[in-house]
Amino acid sequence: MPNAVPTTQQLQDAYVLAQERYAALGVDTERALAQLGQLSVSLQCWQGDDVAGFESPDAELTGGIAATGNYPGKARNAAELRSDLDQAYRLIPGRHRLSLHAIYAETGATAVERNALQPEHFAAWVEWAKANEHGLDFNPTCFSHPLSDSGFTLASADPHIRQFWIEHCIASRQIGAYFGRELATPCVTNIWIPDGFKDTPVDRATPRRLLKESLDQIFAVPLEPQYNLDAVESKLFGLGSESYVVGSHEFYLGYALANGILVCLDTGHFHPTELISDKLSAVLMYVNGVALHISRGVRWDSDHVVTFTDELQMIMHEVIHSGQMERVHIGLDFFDASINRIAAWVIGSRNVLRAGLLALLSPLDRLRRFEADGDYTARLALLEELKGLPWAAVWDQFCVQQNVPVGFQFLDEIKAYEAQELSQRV
Ligand code: RNT
Ligand code: ZN
Repeated sequence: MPNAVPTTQQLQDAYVLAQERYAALGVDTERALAQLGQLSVSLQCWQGDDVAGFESPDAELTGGIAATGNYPGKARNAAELRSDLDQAYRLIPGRHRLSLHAIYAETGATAVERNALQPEHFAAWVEWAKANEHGLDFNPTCFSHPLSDSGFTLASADPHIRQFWIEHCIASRQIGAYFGRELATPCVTNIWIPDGFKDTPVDRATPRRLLKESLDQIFAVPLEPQYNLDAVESKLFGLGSESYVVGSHEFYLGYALANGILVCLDTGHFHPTELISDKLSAVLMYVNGVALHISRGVRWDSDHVVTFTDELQMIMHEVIHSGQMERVHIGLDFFDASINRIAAWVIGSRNVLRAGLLALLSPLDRLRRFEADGDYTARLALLEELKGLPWAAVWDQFCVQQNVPVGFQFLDEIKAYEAQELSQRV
Protein backbone atom coordinates (compact mmCIF):
# COMPACT_ATOMS: atom_id res chain seq x y z
CA MET A 1 0.00 0.00 0.00
CA PRO A 2 1.50 3.40 -0.95
CA ASN A 3 2.00 5.84 1.88
CA ALA A 4 -0.57 8.60 2.34
CA VAL A 5 0.74 11.80 0.80
CA PRO A 6 -0.05 15.26 2.19
CA THR A 7 -1.30 17.72 -0.43
CA THR A 8 0.77 20.73 -1.52
CA GLN A 9 -1.80 22.95 0.14
CA GLN A 10 -1.60 21.10 3.44
CA LEU A 11 2.17 21.36 3.42
CA GLN A 12 2.04 25.05 2.60
CA ASP A 13 -0.53 25.78 5.32
CA ALA A 14 1.52 23.90 7.88
CA TYR A 15 4.64 25.80 6.87
CA VAL A 16 2.98 29.21 7.16
CA LEU A 17 1.77 28.37 10.66
CA ALA A 18 5.23 27.17 11.63
CA GLN A 19 6.78 30.30 10.18
CA GLU A 20 4.53 32.42 12.40
CA ARG A 21 5.35 30.40 15.50
CA TYR A 22 9.07 30.84 14.91
CA ALA A 23 8.73 34.50 13.96
CA ALA A 24 7.14 35.07 17.37
CA LEU A 25 10.45 33.91 18.86
CA GLY A 26 12.45 36.09 16.49
CA VAL A 27 13.48 33.19 14.25
CA ASP A 28 13.36 33.62 10.48
CA THR A 29 12.49 30.25 8.95
CA GLU A 30 13.31 31.44 5.42
CA ARG A 31 16.82 32.29 6.53
CA ALA A 32 17.15 28.91 8.23
CA LEU A 33 16.06 27.17 5.02
CA ALA A 34 18.60 29.11 2.96
CA GLN A 35 21.38 28.22 5.42
CA LEU A 36 20.35 24.57 5.52
CA GLY A 37 20.64 24.51 1.73
CA GLN A 38 24.36 25.30 2.16
CA LEU A 39 25.03 22.38 4.49
CA SER A 40 26.88 19.55 2.82
CA VAL A 41 27.26 16.05 4.20
CA SER A 42 29.85 13.59 2.93
CA LEU A 43 28.18 10.21 2.42
CA GLN A 44 30.37 7.17 3.05
CA CYS A 45 30.52 5.09 -0.15
CA TRP A 46 31.24 1.99 1.91
CA GLN A 47 27.67 1.73 3.26
CA GLY A 48 26.68 0.61 -0.25
CA ASP A 49 28.63 -2.65 -0.26
CA ASP A 50 29.48 -3.47 3.36
CA VAL A 51 33.03 -2.04 3.03
CA ALA A 52 33.93 -4.66 0.42
CA GLY A 53 35.47 -2.50 -2.33
CA PHE A 54 36.34 -3.67 -5.83
CA GLU A 55 39.74 -5.28 -5.40
CA SER A 56 38.39 -8.81 -5.35
CA PRO A 57 34.88 -10.28 -5.37
CA ASP A 58 35.56 -12.20 -2.17
CA ALA A 59 37.40 -9.50 -0.24
CA GLU A 60 37.26 -10.04 3.51
CA LEU A 61 36.72 -7.07 5.81
CA THR A 62 39.42 -6.97 8.50
CA GLY A 63 40.88 -4.34 10.81
CA GLY A 64 38.55 -4.89 13.73
CA ILE A 65 35.48 -3.45 12.05
CA ALA A 66 32.47 -5.43 10.88
CA ALA A 67 29.35 -4.99 8.78
CA THR A 68 26.80 -7.42 10.16
CA GLY A 69 23.68 -8.59 8.33
CA ASN A 70 22.98 -10.04 4.90
CA TYR A 71 20.25 -7.88 3.43
CA PRO A 72 20.12 -8.64 -0.29
CA GLY A 73 21.14 -6.26 -3.07
CA LYS A 74 24.53 -4.85 -2.12
CA ALA A 75 26.46 -3.11 -4.90
CA ARG A 76 28.94 -5.44 -6.60
CA ASN A 77 30.79 -3.00 -8.81
CA ALA A 78 31.29 0.73 -9.38
CA ALA A 79 28.38 1.09 -11.79
CA GLU A 80 25.98 -0.42 -9.26
CA LEU A 81 27.41 1.61 -6.41
CA ARG A 82 27.08 4.87 -8.35
CA SER A 83 23.55 3.97 -9.38
CA ASP A 84 22.63 3.27 -5.74
CA LEU A 85 24.25 6.50 -4.63
CA ASP A 86 22.33 8.43 -7.30
CA GLN A 87 19.14 6.94 -5.89
CA ALA A 88 20.13 7.97 -2.36
CA TYR A 89 21.07 11.55 -3.36
CA ARG A 90 17.70 11.91 -5.12
CA LEU A 91 16.05 11.46 -1.72
CA ILE A 92 18.37 13.70 0.35
CA PRO A 93 17.65 17.43 0.11
CA GLY A 94 20.62 19.63 -0.82
CA ARG A 95 23.98 19.02 -2.55
CA HIS A 96 26.18 16.49 -0.87
CA ARG A 97 29.65 14.99 -1.07
CA LEU A 98 30.95 11.44 -1.31
CA SER A 99 33.72 9.92 0.73
CA LEU A 100 35.65 7.22 -1.13
CA HIS A 101 38.06 4.60 0.13
CA ALA A 102 41.11 3.45 -1.83
CA ILE A 103 39.55 -0.02 -2.32
CA TYR A 104 36.98 1.61 -4.60
CA ALA A 105 39.60 2.21 -7.30
CA GLU A 106 38.70 1.11 -10.82
CA THR A 107 41.81 -0.51 -12.24
CA GLY A 108 40.21 -2.46 -15.08
CA ALA A 109 41.56 -5.92 -15.85
CA THR A 110 44.88 -5.35 -14.06
CA ALA A 111 45.22 -5.51 -10.31
CA VAL A 112 47.09 -2.47 -8.95
CA GLU A 113 48.73 -2.63 -5.53
CA ARG A 114 47.56 0.01 -3.12
CA ASN A 115 50.95 1.70 -2.96
CA ALA A 116 50.83 2.15 -6.75
CA LEU A 117 47.36 3.67 -7.02
CA GLN A 118 47.13 6.74 -9.22
CA PRO A 119 44.54 9.47 -9.80
CA GLU A 120 43.62 7.81 -13.11
CA HIS A 121 42.16 4.87 -11.18
CA PHE A 122 39.52 7.24 -9.85
CA ALA A 123 38.82 9.08 -13.10
CA ALA A 124 35.33 7.57 -13.47
CA TRP A 125 34.43 8.69 -9.94
CA VAL A 126 35.61 12.21 -10.73
CA GLU A 127 33.63 12.31 -13.95
CA TRP A 128 30.53 11.16 -12.09
CA ALA A 129 31.15 13.68 -9.27
CA LYS A 130 31.52 16.52 -11.78
CA ALA A 131 28.33 15.57 -13.60
CA ASN A 132 26.39 15.45 -10.33
CA GLU A 133 28.12 18.29 -8.45
CA HIS A 134 29.42 16.14 -5.62
CA GLY A 135 32.62 17.07 -3.84
CA LEU A 136 34.83 14.07 -3.08
CA ASP A 137 36.69 13.05 0.07
CA PHE A 138 39.17 10.22 0.35
CA ASN A 139 40.53 7.56 2.70
CA PRO A 140 43.55 5.29 2.30
CA THR A 141 42.46 1.71 3.04
CA CYS A 142 44.89 0.38 5.66
CA PHE A 143 42.94 -2.83 6.37
CA SER A 144 41.49 -5.83 4.50
CA HIS A 145 44.92 -6.62 3.03
CA PRO A 146 47.55 -9.34 3.65
CA LEU A 147 49.99 -6.66 4.85
CA SER A 148 47.59 -5.64 7.61
CA ASP A 149 47.03 -9.21 8.83
CA SER A 150 49.49 -8.79 11.70
CA GLY A 151 47.17 -6.13 13.10
CA PHE A 152 49.74 -3.43 12.41
CA THR A 153 50.27 -1.09 9.43
CA LEU A 154 51.91 2.33 9.85
CA ALA A 155 53.04 1.34 13.35
CA SER A 156 54.31 -2.09 12.39
CA ALA A 157 57.69 -3.17 13.77
CA ASP A 158 58.43 -4.54 10.29
CA PRO A 159 59.95 -1.77 8.14
CA HIS A 160 58.71 -3.37 4.90
CA ILE A 161 55.13 -3.37 6.11
CA ARG A 162 55.46 0.21 7.32
CA GLN A 163 56.95 1.31 4.03
CA PHE A 164 54.11 -0.22 2.04
CA TRP A 165 51.49 1.67 4.03
CA ILE A 166 53.49 4.90 3.98
CA GLU A 167 53.55 4.68 0.20
CA HIS A 168 49.84 3.92 0.13
CA CYS A 169 49.05 6.97 2.24
CA ILE A 170 51.28 9.20 0.09
CA ALA A 171 49.52 7.90 -3.04
CA SER A 172 46.17 8.57 -1.34
CA ARG A 173 47.05 12.19 -0.57
CA GLN A 174 47.93 12.72 -4.23
CA ILE A 175 44.60 11.25 -5.23
CA GLY A 176 42.91 13.58 -2.73
CA ALA A 177 44.67 16.60 -4.23
CA TYR A 178 43.58 15.46 -7.68
CA PHE A 179 39.96 15.34 -6.48
CA GLY A 180 40.29 18.83 -5.03
CA ARG A 181 41.80 20.25 -8.22
CA GLU A 182 39.28 18.63 -10.52
CA LEU A 183 36.24 19.49 -8.46
CA ALA A 184 37.34 22.89 -7.11
CA THR A 185 36.56 21.92 -3.52
CA PRO A 186 39.14 20.61 -1.06
CA CYS A 187 39.19 16.87 -0.48
CA VAL A 188 39.49 15.71 3.12
CA THR A 189 41.91 12.78 3.04
CA ASN A 190 41.46 10.94 6.29
CA ILE A 191 43.86 8.36 7.67
CA TRP A 192 42.53 5.67 9.96
CA ILE A 193 44.60 2.59 10.82
CA PRO A 194 43.56 -0.45 12.86
CA ASP A 195 46.88 -0.88 14.70
CA GLY A 196 46.58 -2.13 18.24
CA PHE A 197 46.80 -5.02 20.69
CA LYS A 198 44.13 -7.43 21.84
CA ASP A 199 45.83 -7.82 25.19
CA THR A 200 47.82 -5.61 27.50
CA PRO A 201 51.07 -4.51 25.89
CA VAL A 202 54.27 -3.94 27.82
CA ASP A 203 55.54 -1.30 25.42
CA ARG A 204 52.97 1.31 24.53
CA ALA A 205 55.47 3.90 23.41
CA THR A 206 57.36 2.20 20.56
CA PRO A 207 54.36 1.68 18.24
CA ARG A 208 53.37 5.31 18.80
CA ARG A 209 56.87 6.49 17.97
CA LEU A 210 56.78 4.39 14.80
CA LEU A 211 53.38 5.79 13.88
CA LYS A 212 54.66 9.33 14.34
CA GLU A 213 57.66 8.61 12.13
CA SER A 214 55.43 7.08 9.44
CA LEU A 215 53.07 10.06 9.53
CA ASP A 216 56.00 12.46 9.29
CA GLN A 217 57.06 10.74 6.08
CA ILE A 218 53.51 10.71 4.71
CA PHE A 219 53.03 14.43 5.33
CA ALA A 220 56.57 15.45 4.32
CA VAL A 221 55.33 16.70 0.96
CA PRO A 222 53.03 19.67 1.53
CA LEU A 223 49.90 19.83 -0.60
CA GLU A 224 47.81 22.89 -1.36
CA PRO A 225 45.06 23.18 1.28
CA GLN A 226 42.70 24.44 -1.40
CA TYR A 227 42.94 20.94 -2.90
CA ASN A 228 43.69 18.54 -0.07
CA LEU A 229 43.15 18.67 3.68
CA ASP A 230 44.77 15.91 5.74
CA ALA A 231 42.94 14.40 8.70
CA VAL A 232 43.79 11.70 11.23
CA GLU A 233 41.16 9.57 12.99
CA SER A 234 41.57 8.17 16.47
CA LYS A 235 39.87 5.23 18.12
CA LEU A 236 39.46 3.85 21.60
CA PHE A 237 39.31 0.16 20.76
CA GLY A 238 38.45 -2.23 17.94
CA LEU A 239 37.60 -5.91 17.66
CA GLY A 240 40.95 -7.52 18.35
CA SER A 241 42.50 -4.29 19.64
CA GLU A 242 40.55 -4.06 22.88
CA SER A 243 43.47 -3.27 25.16
CA TYR A 244 45.50 -0.76 23.21
CA VAL A 245 45.07 1.32 20.07
CA VAL A 246 48.21 3.04 18.79
CA GLY A 247 46.29 5.96 17.24
CA SER A 248 44.42 7.06 20.33
CA HIS A 249 42.66 10.42 20.70
CA GLU A 250 45.52 12.03 22.61
CA PHE A 251 48.02 10.75 20.07
CA TYR A 252 46.23 12.21 17.05
CA LEU A 253 45.06 15.39 18.74
CA GLY A 254 48.67 16.10 19.59
CA TYR A 255 49.81 15.15 16.11
CA ALA A 256 47.18 17.31 14.40
CA LEU A 257 48.08 20.28 16.58
CA ALA A 258 51.79 19.91 16.08
CA ASN A 259 51.43 19.55 12.31
CA GLY A 260 48.58 21.87 11.39
CA ILE A 261 46.28 19.15 10.06
CA LEU A 262 42.68 18.17 10.83
CA VAL A 263 41.53 15.85 13.53
CA CYS A 264 38.72 13.42 12.66
CA LEU A 265 36.24 12.73 15.44
CA ASP A 266 34.18 9.57 14.99
CA THR A 267 31.21 9.52 17.36
CA GLY A 268 31.66 5.78 17.91
CA HIS A 269 35.31 6.00 18.94
CA PHE A 270 35.08 7.23 22.51
CA HIS A 271 33.91 5.99 25.86
CA PRO A 272 30.12 5.60 25.75
CA THR A 273 29.48 8.59 28.00
CA GLU A 274 32.08 10.78 26.30
CA LEU A 275 30.45 13.12 23.79
CA ILE A 276 31.80 14.60 20.57
CA SER A 277 29.42 17.53 21.01
CA ASP A 278 31.47 18.67 23.99
CA LYS A 279 34.79 18.25 22.20
CA LEU A 280 34.08 20.45 19.18
CA SER A 281 34.37 23.86 20.81
CA ALA A 282 37.51 22.71 22.60
CA VAL A 283 39.42 21.29 19.65
CA LEU A 284 38.28 24.05 17.25
CA MET A 285 40.11 26.50 19.47
CA TYR A 286 43.41 24.92 18.50
CA VAL A 287 43.29 22.61 15.48
CA ASN A 288 43.07 23.80 11.88
CA GLY A 289 39.85 21.96 11.34
CA VAL A 290 37.71 19.00 12.25
CA ALA A 291 36.38 16.15 10.16
CA LEU A 292 33.37 14.41 11.62
CA HIS A 293 32.49 10.76 11.21
CA ILE A 294 28.94 10.81 12.45
CA SER A 295 27.97 7.32 13.43
CA ARG A 296 26.03 5.67 16.25
CA GLY A 297 27.77 3.30 18.56
CA VAL A 298 25.58 0.73 20.26
CA ARG A 299 27.46 -0.94 23.11
CA TRP A 300 30.59 -1.26 21.00
CA ASP A 301 31.75 0.80 18.00
CA SER A 302 28.98 -0.83 16.01
CA ASP A 303 28.48 1.76 13.25
CA HIS A 304 24.67 1.81 13.39
CA VAL A 305 22.68 4.15 11.15
CA VAL A 306 22.53 7.67 12.59
CA THR A 307 19.20 8.35 14.28
CA PHE A 308 17.74 11.58 15.65
CA THR A 309 19.38 11.34 19.05
CA ASP A 310 20.01 14.04 21.63
CA GLU A 311 23.71 13.75 20.83
CA LEU A 312 23.15 14.26 17.10
CA GLN A 313 21.12 17.38 17.90
CA MET A 314 23.85 18.67 20.18
CA ILE A 315 26.57 17.97 17.63
CA MET A 316 24.71 19.93 14.96
CA HIS A 317 24.00 22.73 17.45
CA GLU A 318 27.73 22.98 18.11
CA VAL A 319 28.68 22.77 14.44
CA ILE A 320 26.22 25.44 13.36
CA HIS A 321 26.65 27.81 16.25
CA SER A 322 30.42 27.49 16.31
CA GLY A 323 30.44 30.16 13.60
CA GLN A 324 33.23 28.11 12.02
CA MET A 325 31.33 25.89 9.67
CA GLU A 326 34.04 26.20 7.04
CA ARG A 327 36.43 24.40 9.40
CA VAL A 328 34.06 21.52 10.17
CA HIS A 329 33.69 18.82 7.54
CA ILE A 330 30.60 16.73 8.17
CA GLY A 331 30.85 13.10 7.14
CA LEU A 332 29.03 9.89 7.93
CA ASP A 333 30.50 6.56 8.98
CA PHE A 334 28.16 3.65 9.42
CA PHE A 335 27.73 0.38 7.60
CA ASP A 336 24.59 -1.57 8.32
CA ALA A 337 24.18 -4.72 6.19
CA SER A 338 20.91 -5.75 7.83
CA ILE A 339 18.64 -3.20 6.12
CA ASN A 340 18.27 -1.69 2.67
CA ARG A 341 21.59 0.09 2.17
CA ILE A 342 20.14 3.04 0.26
CA ALA A 343 17.64 3.58 3.04
CA ALA A 344 20.55 3.55 5.50
CA TRP A 345 22.24 6.44 3.66
CA VAL A 346 18.97 8.35 3.30
CA ILE A 347 17.82 7.93 6.90
CA GLY A 348 21.23 8.84 8.33
CA SER A 349 21.75 11.86 6.08
CA ARG A 350 18.25 13.20 6.49
CA ASN A 351 18.67 12.95 10.25
CA VAL A 352 21.89 14.97 10.17
CA LEU A 353 20.14 17.62 8.10
CA ARG A 354 17.07 17.62 10.31
CA ALA A 355 19.28 18.12 13.36
CA GLY A 356 20.98 20.93 11.42
CA LEU A 357 17.61 22.55 10.79
CA LEU A 358 16.62 22.27 14.44
CA ALA A 359 19.82 24.11 15.37
CA LEU A 360 19.20 26.77 12.72
CA LEU A 361 15.71 27.33 14.13
CA SER A 362 17.01 27.95 17.62
CA PRO A 363 16.30 31.42 19.10
CA LEU A 364 19.94 31.66 20.07
CA ASP A 365 20.02 35.28 21.20
CA ARG A 366 17.25 34.69 23.67
CA LEU A 367 18.80 31.48 24.99
CA ARG A 368 22.19 33.15 25.35
CA ARG A 369 20.64 36.00 27.25
CA PHE A 370 19.01 33.60 29.71
CA GLU A 371 22.36 31.91 30.18
CA ALA A 372 24.25 35.17 30.62
CA ASP A 373 21.66 36.34 33.15
CA GLY A 374 21.96 33.11 35.09
CA ASP A 375 18.32 32.32 34.38
CA TYR A 376 18.86 28.60 33.90
CA THR A 377 15.20 27.92 34.60
CA ALA A 378 14.15 29.89 31.54
CA ARG A 379 16.96 28.33 29.49
CA LEU A 380 15.77 24.82 30.33
CA ALA A 381 12.09 25.70 29.86
CA LEU A 382 12.64 27.22 26.42
CA LEU A 383 14.99 24.48 25.26
CA GLU A 384 12.34 21.90 26.10
CA GLU A 385 9.55 23.91 24.46
CA LEU A 386 11.57 24.15 21.26
CA LYS A 387 11.51 20.38 20.89
CA GLY A 388 7.74 20.53 20.44
CA LEU A 389 7.59 23.46 18.01
CA PRO A 390 6.49 22.64 14.43
CA TRP A 391 9.99 22.35 13.00
CA ALA A 392 8.93 19.27 11.02
CA ALA A 393 6.70 21.53 8.88
CA VAL A 394 9.79 23.61 8.07
CA TRP A 395 11.67 20.41 7.22
CA ASP A 396 8.86 19.37 4.86
CA GLN A 397 9.08 22.77 3.22
CA PHE A 398 12.82 22.21 2.72
CA CYS A 399 12.11 18.87 1.04
CA VAL A 400 9.51 20.50 -1.22
CA GLN A 401 11.91 23.33 -2.13
CA GLN A 402 14.72 20.90 -2.83
CA ASN A 403 12.50 18.62 -4.87
CA VAL A 404 12.84 15.48 -2.78
CA PRO A 405 10.03 13.37 -1.32
CA VAL A 406 8.33 14.68 1.79
CA GLY A 407 8.40 12.47 4.87
CA PHE A 408 8.01 8.74 4.70
CA GLN A 409 7.32 8.90 0.95
CA PHE A 410 11.02 8.45 0.29
CA LEU A 411 10.61 4.81 1.22
CA ASP A 412 8.21 4.20 -1.67
CA GLU A 413 10.98 5.18 -4.07
CA ILE A 414 13.48 2.97 -2.33
CA LYS A 415 11.10 0.02 -2.43
CA ALA A 416 10.48 0.59 -6.15
CA TYR A 417 14.24 0.74 -6.79
CA GLU A 418 14.69 -2.39 -4.73
CA ALA A 419 12.09 -4.25 -6.80
CA GLN A 420 13.52 -3.07 -10.13
CA GLU A 421 17.20 -3.02 -9.43
CA LEU A 422 18.45 -4.51 -6.16
CA SER A 423 16.38 -7.69 -6.37
CA GLN A 424 18.08 -8.52 -9.69
CA ARG A 425 21.43 -8.85 -7.92
CA VAL A 426 21.83 -12.44 -6.92
C1 RNT B 1 36.98 2.49 11.77
C2 RNT B 1 36.91 3.92 11.38
C3 RNT B 1 36.99 4.18 9.90
C4 RNT B 1 36.19 3.21 9.07
C5 RNT B 1 36.06 3.57 7.62
C6 RNT B 1 35.59 2.43 6.79
O1 RNT B 1 36.76 2.30 13.09
O2 RNT B 1 35.75 4.49 11.90
O3 RNT B 1 36.63 5.49 9.65
O4 RNT B 1 34.92 3.04 9.59
O5 RNT B 1 37.22 4.12 7.17
ZN1 ZN C 1 35.26 6.51 11.25
